[in-house]
Amino acid sequence: MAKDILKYLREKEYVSGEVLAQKLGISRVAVWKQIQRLKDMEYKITSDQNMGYCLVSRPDLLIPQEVQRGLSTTYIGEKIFYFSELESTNIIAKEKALHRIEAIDEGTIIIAERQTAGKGRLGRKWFSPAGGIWLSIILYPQLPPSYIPRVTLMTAVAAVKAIEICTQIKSQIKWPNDILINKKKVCGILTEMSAELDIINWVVVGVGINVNIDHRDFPEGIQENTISLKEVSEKEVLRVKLAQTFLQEFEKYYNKLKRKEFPSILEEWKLHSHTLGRKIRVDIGERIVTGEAVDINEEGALILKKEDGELIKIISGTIV
Ligand code: BT5
Repeated sequence: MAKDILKYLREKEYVSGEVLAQKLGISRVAVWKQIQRLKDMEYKITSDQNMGYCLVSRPDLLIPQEVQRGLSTTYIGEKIFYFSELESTNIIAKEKALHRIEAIDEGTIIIAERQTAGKGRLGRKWFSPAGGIWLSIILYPQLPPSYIPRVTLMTAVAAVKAIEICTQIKSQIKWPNDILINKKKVCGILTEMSAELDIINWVVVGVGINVNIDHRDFPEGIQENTISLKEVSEKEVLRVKLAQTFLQEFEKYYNKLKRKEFPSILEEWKLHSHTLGRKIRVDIGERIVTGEAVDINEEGALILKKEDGELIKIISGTIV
């Protein structure tokens, strides 16, 4: 109901309680109660005894009605599950994808203001206080499991683009899943999936962007290597706008991926690469390999040229 009232409230213009009551088929007292609910959700609404209610400003909260307002995607974000706090959006997304609870459609997203147990790769922790964008997208791509690294790479391109569109800040991608500004991490991507031998059952793409987080609030152990968009732009960044732009870019690139147009996405990835051409050390689980990052191949794998000239292909790993 509060959402319906928003449809009829006007910015910089009063609408009477009576008109709202009529439009919604409820009493004026019920209208007043819903207005109080909106105020609790940080909508600024002024009221005037004679003129009624006027919407002064909307909150920069990632609530579905705000994220979906003006969102130009066709299916990414069509359904949004919103939490002010939860453990991890990836955990909830996986549960939903796994059990197909509530007939979850492709493009459904889980979004939270804060995570109490945000996850990185390989059991690492992801610090997720209020002020960031923490979201997971549920996908059912009809693609072979070997496409998963490509999903992570295309998500990184979408994130870089969205950040640039909304803030004019240029960022770089460190293979495979880090977005950096001034060599510090501003965004991370966690792609999880369930697959059979040759078919993907579901994919959950988790994305965390440090938006309006003060540097001093990052925990000590990671402070040196982290950065937020607010720090760089020296002002608060509108999270709703950034989340919408990211979802739009994501849908665009995901559609390209489904049309098997990964080479063109890879071209864009390379334009923003922080990795190619550098001498790096990569932790591949059982050992660390050293060499020059010479290419990303058509599967999204890193091609490393070892000191002896041998080329090796790394599908998953962490640059250390
Ligand atoms: C990642 O892992 O970068 C994946 C992060 C994905 C987070 C999103 S938020 C929404 C969704 N729900 C989740 O629970 N997760 C996803 P990895 O490459 O393993 O990097 C993890 C490392 O990044 C940590 O060990 C820290 O060193 C560092 N780190 C932790 N929190 C950070 C933050 N907020 N900003 C930058 N670096 C951080």
